[in-house]
Amino acid sequence: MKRPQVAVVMGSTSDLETMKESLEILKNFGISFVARVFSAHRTPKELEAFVVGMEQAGVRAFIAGAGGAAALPGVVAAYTTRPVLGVPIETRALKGLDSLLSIVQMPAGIPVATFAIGKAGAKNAALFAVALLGLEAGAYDKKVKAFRRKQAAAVRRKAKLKV
Ligand code: RP5
Repeated sequence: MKRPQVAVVMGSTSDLETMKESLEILKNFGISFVARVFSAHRTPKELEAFVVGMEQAGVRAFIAGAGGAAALPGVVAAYTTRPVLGVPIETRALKGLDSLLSIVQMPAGIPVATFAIGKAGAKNAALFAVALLGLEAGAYDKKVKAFRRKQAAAVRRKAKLKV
């Protein structure tokens, strides 16, 4: 297997429906990744081993999705100095506002970049990871620019605008 560039971790298999959006983007951009389910509360020891192992394996960024009392992204960030991109999962009880506030309110010194609630956040976290990789390899930056051009063209087509 190619060395993973990004590690994706989620707190439960129930998060996969949302986190699939991240995996799809990474796949489309040709990024090698590992995706796993570990819970900050239910399987903390395995989570620590995974994060430490992934950093040693050379991953450039972590994407972490969790819902409710969403400690996962913060705990990932506690075990690595690589950038951690947090995705708040939409919850039934509080629509993901609980997840968002849990992930965004990190104590000073341990940062987690927090994205939008749900699928938009999962997509954008992956696009952000590609942009980070683009700082090291121009090929990824070109791919992001091409993606933006295509997206703009689709929006114009939809709105039937002539620019
Ligand atoms: C969190 O609790 C997970 O990230 C998930 O979003 C939420 C509910 O998990 P399950 O009860 O569906 O396993 O830790």
